Amino acid sequence: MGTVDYSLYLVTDSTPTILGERDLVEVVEAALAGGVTVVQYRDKVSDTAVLVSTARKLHTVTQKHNVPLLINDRIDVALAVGCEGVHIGQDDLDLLTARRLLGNKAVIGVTVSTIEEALKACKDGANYLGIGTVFGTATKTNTKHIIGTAGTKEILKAIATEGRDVRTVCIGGINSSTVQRVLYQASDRKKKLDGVAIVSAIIAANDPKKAAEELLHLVKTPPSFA
Ligand code: TZP
Ligand code: MG
Repeated sequence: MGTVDYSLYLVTDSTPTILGERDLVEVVEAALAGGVTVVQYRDKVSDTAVLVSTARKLHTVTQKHNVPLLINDRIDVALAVGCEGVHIGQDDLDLLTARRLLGNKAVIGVTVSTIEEALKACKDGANYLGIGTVFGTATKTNTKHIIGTAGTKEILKAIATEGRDVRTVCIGGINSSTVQRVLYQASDRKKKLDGVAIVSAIIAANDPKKAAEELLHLVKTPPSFA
């Protein structure tokens, strides 16, 4: 698939409070038409058969847009579907094992909220880090750490100091009102964020295509206060 563009990273949520009565694949297709650059299928409730069949449908649409599909937590589902990779948290199967199972071409991302977690993930060969939680969010209430833009910046600084080559996105409470400030305040002089990961500001939007277009524009435009 070549180099991954992390600018606007969509994380899915199929719970009725966020997705409503809509069809997840249709919402993701609209978001792709609006310009999202990575899709992570995150579903903590469906059984394995539903996960595999939904992931297959999502992969068909992401492939049309030449965008990588990553599966949250479930290496087995990623293997079954043959998609581009996975996103794992600190309590999931460890990165080295995931790499052994998926191979060197797979994209593997890890959630980190401390400098130690970030440096370990880099050492173990993560392709990218999902840094957060930046701001508290109703989408994920069991977050271990709310680290703010200051905590995000500390992590980026530590990665730069160690000279690690890893891509980075941050996650948690990011929407069109916060995105430019997050990118500006969190980025370290030597290590900038590569993008933002977003759930509700796209999935719960009335018009997911328009929401993605607007967010991508904001990510790509230097803010007036910079
Ligand atoms: N991990 C940390 S916060 C979060 C995840 C999956 C949810 C972010 O959701 P939203 O709606 O973009 O704030
Ligand atoms: Mg997980």
